[in-house]
Amino acid sequence: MSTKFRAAKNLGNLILFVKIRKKSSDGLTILINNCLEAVSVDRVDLSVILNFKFLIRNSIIGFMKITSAEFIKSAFAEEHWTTDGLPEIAFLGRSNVGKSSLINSLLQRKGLARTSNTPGRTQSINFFLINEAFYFVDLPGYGYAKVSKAMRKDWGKMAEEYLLKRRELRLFIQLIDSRHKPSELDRDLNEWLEYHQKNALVVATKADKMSNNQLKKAMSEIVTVFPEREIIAYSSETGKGREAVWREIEKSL
Ligand SMILES: Nc1nc2c(ncn2[C@@H]2O[C@H](COP(=O)(O)OP(=O)(O)OP(=O)(O)O)[C@@H](O)[C@H]2O)c(=O)[nH]1
Ligand SMILES: [Mg+2]
Repeated sequence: MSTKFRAAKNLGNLILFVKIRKKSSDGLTILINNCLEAVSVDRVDLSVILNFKFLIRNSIIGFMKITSAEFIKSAFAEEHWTTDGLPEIAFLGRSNVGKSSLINSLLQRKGLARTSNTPGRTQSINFFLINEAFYFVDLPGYGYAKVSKAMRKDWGKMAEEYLLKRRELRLFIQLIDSRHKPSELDRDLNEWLEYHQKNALVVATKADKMSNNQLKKAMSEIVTVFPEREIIAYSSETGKGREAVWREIEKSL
């Protein structure tokens, strides 16, 4: 049995897979995308996917090949922002919600963005260059009560200025904790994004901390709060949701 054959069987999608192989190269791409979407890609043998070089070239759903990811700089003011005009994806949400962890998990690089149990770890706007083609931008969390009022005001100003002015921003990923109903600050941010007509996605983090049933219930509550938004449940521990988030990122670039 060939490796491709075995992978198709694992996918539980043998017929579709065999059909795919008979198609011309354009049709091939589309059908394989459909196939991978229809099943849990977690079970796909990556080495099989790597055989399909054209798929990698096209950055197939969930498998954008990360060739490089590096921390570039921390910005505290506009003059520190990057100037090369590359597209940016921003990660927003309250302190400790899991922004830096999400960045590391998407890139599968432990410790690239610094994480911490203590809220308020990220205090500047941090730029990470991916594949020398676009940036992930890690923002400080809001709603961290222990910082001084002056600092909170500065944060608001710094983040809002960046979010408002930055033309390079293609997608705003708003993180909320899947275990709690979105807070007033979460709703404010979402309204702000809607008001300014920003392309935004909601990611519900720490999904591994709940049972499947609890998560389902929590997600349906979140949907009622943000009915207009695409919402993805995520776990930086298990990688749940990784493909779906990449799909949205790729669409926006
Ligand atoms: N179990 C679990 N823990 C998570 C997940 N995401 C983040 N955490 C934990 O939550 C804590 C905060 O994560 P960070 O990624 O530092 O959060 P942040 O939003 O960047 O926080 P600030 O930089 O303070 O704004 C850390 O202890 C992480 O290990 C997740 O999906 N599952
Ligand atoms: Mg952080």
